[in-house]
Amino acid sequence: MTKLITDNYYADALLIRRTEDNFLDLFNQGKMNGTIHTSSGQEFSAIAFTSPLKDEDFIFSNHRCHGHYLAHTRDLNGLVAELMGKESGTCGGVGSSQHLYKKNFYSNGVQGGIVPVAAGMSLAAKKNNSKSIGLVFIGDGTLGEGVVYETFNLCSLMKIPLLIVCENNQYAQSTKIKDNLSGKILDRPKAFGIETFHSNTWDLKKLFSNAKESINFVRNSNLPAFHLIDTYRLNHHSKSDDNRDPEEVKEYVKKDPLNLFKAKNPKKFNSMLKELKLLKPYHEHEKSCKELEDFENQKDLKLQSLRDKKKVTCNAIIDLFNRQANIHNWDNIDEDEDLDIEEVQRKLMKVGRAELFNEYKKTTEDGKLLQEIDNQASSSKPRPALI
Ligand SMILES: Cc1ncc(C[n+]2csc(CCOP(=O)(O)OP(=O)(O)O)c2C)c(N)n1
Ligand SMILES: [Mg+2]
Repeated sequence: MTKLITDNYYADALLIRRTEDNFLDLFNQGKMNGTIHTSSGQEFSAIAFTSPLKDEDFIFSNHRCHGHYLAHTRDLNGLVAELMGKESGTCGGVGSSQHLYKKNFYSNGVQGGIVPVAAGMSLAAKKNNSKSIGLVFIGDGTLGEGVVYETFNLCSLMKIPLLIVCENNQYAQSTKIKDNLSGKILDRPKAFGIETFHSNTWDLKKLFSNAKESINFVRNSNLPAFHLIDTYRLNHHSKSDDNRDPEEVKEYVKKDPLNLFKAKNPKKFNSMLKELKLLKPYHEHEKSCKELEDFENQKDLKLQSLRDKKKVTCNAIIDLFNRQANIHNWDNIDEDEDLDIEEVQRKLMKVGRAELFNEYKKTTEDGKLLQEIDNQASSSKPRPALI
């Protein structure tokens, strides 16, 4: 029998957690563009649901989407660059933390807003006889959005193959679930006749097998399902907003599966940690920024020296032609103006001054090349962090 929870899953969870830690550090250094909501503590939910998906399936996520994105796309560079507001980010640096897109992954920060969109896409896939299913992650607090129930209704009525995964971390920002949610969560989808599943992020074996089960249910039945995941976020809601009892947080830190794995396999954990090259994309961006800055500084000097050279050559050409008194309309030769190069060549060759022509040609071409490099550099320039 194959091992259900492999070390790779722990390595993936570690990648997500360390990435989130780095994001908090970068945020504190003022290097992030916009806000962030970290998924530390909830990583295994992201891994359990993304690993059984097929290429043609699609995922919608919410404001707390980094873990879902990394688990599904493995695009660390695109994520880091996106959150730092760089053009090389997965959305060109304009979507930032909450609005990620890559291939069949979409996230949006409007609570609940993604649920009907995901249902619409799943319905479209079904109508097109595509084999793909949709999966949408929501939080427990999002069960307060009316649009979620309109979508339950339509999903059930129209038999839409969408898996709604509700990550119940017991808080909606600063409001505890007992203060904002009546009854039992699973009774809500059940009331619409939707199949339900229930797991948590501490019993990993059950989580991974149940995730497969609910995904297979949606795929094989072509019907919707609702999967409730009990979990806990180990960081603040966002960056520094945590009003929870520190003792409560400590309890969940203790039972966190990644921390337990670390305690049980310290050597393995450390070698996994060494394998992570988390800040590489960040350093690459910093380096390319520096290279561009150097280029920009040198470029102005180089352009000026080319202009000076070209001026000298142009003056020599004017002098020559004036002396020969046969080219009056070149009196006002301008070093910035492009002359008809063939005409210059013809006339200079005629008077036996090929070297002047070569000089003229070289300064013109060098200038154009430099300008081109400059244009390319500015279009691929990493966007500096906006805050
Ligand atoms: C329509 C809407 N209202 C309010 C917010 C602000 N907001 C962002 S996250 C959040 C709490 C979400 O709680 P939950 O769904 O439990 O997700 P969690 O943050 O716990 O992962 C709120 C109120 C929002 N993004 N969208
Ligand atoms: Mg919540």
